[in-house]
Amino acid sequence: SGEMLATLMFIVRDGQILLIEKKRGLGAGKINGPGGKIDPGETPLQAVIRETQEELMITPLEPRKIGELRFVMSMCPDILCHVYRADSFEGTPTETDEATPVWTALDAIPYERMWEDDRHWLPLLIEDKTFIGNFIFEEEEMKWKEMITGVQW
Ligand code: 8OG
Repeated sequence: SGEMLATLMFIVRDGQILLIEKKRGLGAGKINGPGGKIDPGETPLQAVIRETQEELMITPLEPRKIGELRFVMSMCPDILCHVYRADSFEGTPTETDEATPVWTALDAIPYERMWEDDRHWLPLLIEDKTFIGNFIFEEEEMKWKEMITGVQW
């Protein structure tokens, strides 16, 4: 398929979630989790660990897959994004060329600075509930959504 394969990582610890302010690429300026494109020959798990190392200089420990997101967008190829959660990590979150780390209280997530779909599935991730989300965007605006929960990976 012509889908771009991507990943996202959310680390949840001590009532906080480790987000990033993304400095470049798709969604630059937005708040998100670390992640990005899967390279040829890489598994989604390998890719999400590598991206978290590259963007924040930390290694997530025992990441587990929690969701899958499909984005159909007007201005780029469809994206299939594997979403992971981890409860601990090694290293010190550090600003890089790609990202600024932003520790955020779980009850103060800045959805107004995030992609429009995130408010529909990030609460599920925080509750440790699995999900599939399908979204159609025109430019930055979400036009259609479908959420499925209780998925088994
Ligand atoms: O390689 P690059 O960082 O540009 O890849 C895009 C990243 O952005 C990838 O991790 C997937 C992620 N992403 C989208 N759309 C959305 C979205 O609607 N919400 C969130 N949270 N992330 C998204 O491409």
